[in-house]
Amino acid sequence: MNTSTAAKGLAAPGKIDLARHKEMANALRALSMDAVEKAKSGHPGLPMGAADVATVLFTRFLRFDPQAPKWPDRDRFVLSAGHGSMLLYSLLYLLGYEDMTLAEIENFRQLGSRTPGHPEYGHAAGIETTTGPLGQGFANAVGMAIAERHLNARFGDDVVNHRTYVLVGDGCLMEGISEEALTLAGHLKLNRLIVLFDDNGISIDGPVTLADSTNQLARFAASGWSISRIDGHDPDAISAALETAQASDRPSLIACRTVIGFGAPHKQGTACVHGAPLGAEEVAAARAELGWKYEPFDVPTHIRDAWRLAGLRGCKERKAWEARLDAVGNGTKGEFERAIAGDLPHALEDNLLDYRKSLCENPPALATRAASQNVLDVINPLVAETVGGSADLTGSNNTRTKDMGVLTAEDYGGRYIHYGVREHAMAAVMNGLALHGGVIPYGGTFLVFTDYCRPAIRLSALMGLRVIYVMTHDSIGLGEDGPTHQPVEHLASLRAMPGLIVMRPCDALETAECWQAAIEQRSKPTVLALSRQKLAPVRSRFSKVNYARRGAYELESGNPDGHSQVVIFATGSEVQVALAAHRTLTDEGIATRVVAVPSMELFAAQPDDYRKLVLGEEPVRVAIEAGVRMGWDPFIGTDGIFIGMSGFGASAPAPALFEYFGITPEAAVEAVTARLAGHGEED
Ligand SMILES: Cc1ncc(C[n+]2csc(CCOP(=O)(O)OP(=O)(O)O)c2C)c(N)n1
Ligand SMILES: [Mg+2]
Repeated sequence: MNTSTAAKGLAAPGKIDLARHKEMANALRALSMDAVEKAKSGHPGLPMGAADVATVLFTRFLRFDPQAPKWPDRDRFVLSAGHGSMLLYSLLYLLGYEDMTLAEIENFRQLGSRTPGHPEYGHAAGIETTTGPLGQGFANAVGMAIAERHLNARFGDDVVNHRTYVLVGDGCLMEGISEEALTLAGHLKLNRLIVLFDDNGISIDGPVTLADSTNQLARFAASGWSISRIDGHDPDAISAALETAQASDRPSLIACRTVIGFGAPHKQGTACVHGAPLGAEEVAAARAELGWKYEPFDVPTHIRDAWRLAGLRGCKERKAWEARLDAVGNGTKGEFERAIAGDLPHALEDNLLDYRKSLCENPPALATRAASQNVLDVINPLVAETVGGSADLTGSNNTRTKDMGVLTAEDYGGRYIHYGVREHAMAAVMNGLALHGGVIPYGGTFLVFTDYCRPAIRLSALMGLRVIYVMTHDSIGLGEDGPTHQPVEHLASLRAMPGLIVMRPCDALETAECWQAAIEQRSKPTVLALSRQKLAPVRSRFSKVNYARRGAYELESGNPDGHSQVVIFATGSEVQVALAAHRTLTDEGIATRVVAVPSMELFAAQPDDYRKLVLGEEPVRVAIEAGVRMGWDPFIGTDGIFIGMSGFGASAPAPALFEYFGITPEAAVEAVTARLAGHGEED
């Protein structure tokens, strides 16, 4: 365990001034209930209940500097119970974060404010992650804590040495993802992770006992956590528990017994304060109960000053850290700053270009999952920031490269995480890794199990994080494992998600292009859909242009003298089907173009004239993809020919399945010739 002064830093010793504490906590309560009242919606219960815990944490333990909110070595605070957003907004305002003005507090939940209903990453400094879907923030915090230990191993105590605190509610702990997150954290002995459980025994439907009787302390203890239970309204107890937790060699859970809506005399302790304004009468009663004599949004100077003072605690620490960073030497400092900025090493572009050239010289027939591993063999030795992993499918996802040590409790310097069978937490942990900064996470499972990751993928997209999902076994082409394992609707459903880039390469060369596009995409997540089965090389002519980055491009140009009759769009393994159909049609004198579509999203972002050119005006329009049709009409029109799936797959060797479901060149040719004949008749 590390006990450097930097880590101890701000655990303020000495007795707590209880009167002062009460005023400061009540400021959080008053701002929160008044903002909810003004917005006529929101959640006063959590901020009022957890105000004492938050006050002790932020005034005595958390290390941060409102003047430098992005200070890389700050402690992270995650409000996993995102409905309690007013707690966080009140804290940021009182501590002096520039983004969080009183006007923003008064504008709670309004369009364009920095204070939306749930905290959103990027809306205001000090908000470390977007929370709201319960349990996600907890798993993000596990990712942040992993990133911290990993970067500590890489850069040393002087540069990276901080803690991650997360406030969870009953809801976060009932969610399945909490189990995945806590067991992983316990296994990795993340002792710089401290979970404050707002243990109020209430959720929306009423007492938690309606639906749950888990002994949460025993549950965490069983997975290797330090545990304690305290009165969450006793500042000394909160402080003592935090001090103990800071010294633990394991992650810590502090169950803080609180009263939801503390201070609202007729409603506290009941579900009705969870998510509705208290109402004018109860707000007045709460003012009397708390001894809060001030008008709405008025925090008297002496209380505001006390908070601002707490906000200044970290400045000296931050400056000391800057001095330490200056002292580590230019090489390390430069590498650290580059990693935190998320910049890729300059050599990567040239190396990937050389690699793509070598693929053209000697085009391999490879499953794109194997091709992906080969690209990673180029990327990983150059980009020390990549942290790979898989949810127990390393050998199938081909995600681990030779140079990657395993990240373990004994060696946080490893760059490969065995996430175990925890897809959901893997995705949310990757969000936490990306949010922390200094690392670039990628992780794998089967494409069909993106369903198990989906809530976290959605947050990657909403936050605009560079997280790369390596999703293999991308169609019925996986064969014998059958319909439970064969994605059918997944490409369509992932493409439906705003902000997510979905890429499905057709061969090794395109896989390299897709990886390059994904890793250079700084503010968007990417799903790489990769084949289990071997794919013949499609392209062998070298070009500096990364065609996959255009999203769609022509592979076969059809009639050189004029209009073609047919255009076929295809992705991934079905590009070969399209090319074979093209050969037959061409032999039959039917001018046909073929367009590879590695990414619909990237194509949609191209200039209009490029898109028009690629889409063309052929009367007969075909798409081939071993998934459902949804999403293809913009390419082929509602009357286009779609060769793909319309139901679930089946268990059989892959070639038999493509035959059975009619995803073959013959089927495509037959459909095209029938359509052409039909056209003829109509004419
Ligand atoms: C995944 C998910 N499911 C449901 C909800 C809706 N929801 C918001 S808060 C909440 C109850 C949370 O209870 P608890 O964490 O105990 O919060 P408290 O009532 O104590 O503030 C629910 C069901 C949600 N935000 N996320
Ligand atoms: Mg609760």
